[in-house]
Amino acid sequence: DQTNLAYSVGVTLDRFIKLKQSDFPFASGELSQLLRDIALAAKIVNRETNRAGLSNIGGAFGQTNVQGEEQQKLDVIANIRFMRALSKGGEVCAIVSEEEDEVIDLQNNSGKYVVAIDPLDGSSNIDVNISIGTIFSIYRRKTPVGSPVTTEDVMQPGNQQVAAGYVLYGSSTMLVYTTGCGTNGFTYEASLGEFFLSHPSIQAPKDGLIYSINEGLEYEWQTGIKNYVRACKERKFQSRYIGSLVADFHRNLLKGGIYLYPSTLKNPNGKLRLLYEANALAFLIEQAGGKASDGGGRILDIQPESLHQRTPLFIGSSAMVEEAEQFINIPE
Ligand code: AHM
Ligand code: MG
Repeated sequence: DQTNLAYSVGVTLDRFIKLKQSDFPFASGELSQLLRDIALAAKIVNRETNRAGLSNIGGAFGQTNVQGEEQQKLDVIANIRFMRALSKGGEVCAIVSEEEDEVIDLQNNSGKYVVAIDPLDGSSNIDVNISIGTIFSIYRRKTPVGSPVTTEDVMQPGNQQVAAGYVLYGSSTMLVYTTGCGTNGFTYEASLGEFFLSHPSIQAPKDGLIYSINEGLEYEWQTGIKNYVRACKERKFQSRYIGSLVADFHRNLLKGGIYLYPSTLKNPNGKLRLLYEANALAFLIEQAGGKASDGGGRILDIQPESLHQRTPLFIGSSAMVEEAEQFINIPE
């Protein structure tokens, strides 16, 4: 099959996107271009991420700008980079970003796509050289091309995504994406400046032995979550929690496991955002054979009501997510 062929000959992301173009529901080439725009911005953010530790010695490093302005925080830089890539490309009409309160209407009515993005997730890990990520969702607009963007275009449930992915800035930098025909992973080769297909057709293990949750919040959990985590411990599962959603998700995707961010006293709807955190990962995990739930049902079927809406998230190996749902739904 094409994917295996691509793998065996060392295929770049660009080539793979081209090979797969016929898989897209609307094979116009614009979605391909949009994915390439995102990949380019990811390379730039990767470069900034690698240099992050040097930013405070900007003078010695020769990086202070002429006005002597302070170096911007990495999440702000990432936002600027992705916004620029998405607005210059011409395929996008509107953007939802974690870094922006309102929808960014690009005033480009000929753009077919709406993008929701968390440009740099894992903010608490940015300053301490621990893996962080970018998460993105792509939707086709609902209103006709040429007309102004409406809320209907922006507030689509996750099951309407035409593509989604993440970039993991880790010990290696990876880009993992789906267009609804499987989940494929690419590793960045910095000296060549290219992403290469390294993880074709990723299959999440049906079951796993890893659970990832912020256990410091245990006293804020509902009984079902406490019982589920206790059941994990009784079976001596491994507890692994980085605190960067992309990194925790990625590990569990490859090794088998579950990531949980339940409702807490402080955040009754959990902490994570539906539009630009949960939906993309839910699409990716389902395309890899896993599951994503808010405890009551499928993440992808939630109709969003507000831009920055939060949702509890239980995501990973299908058997583990199903078991967690059972614990959650036992009446207290
Ligand atoms: P952020 O968007 O402010 O970076 O928050 C999202 C992050 C996720 O990457 C991570 O899984 C989670 O917050 C960790 O939260 P906590 O510190 O409450 O465990
Ligand atoms: Mg975030």
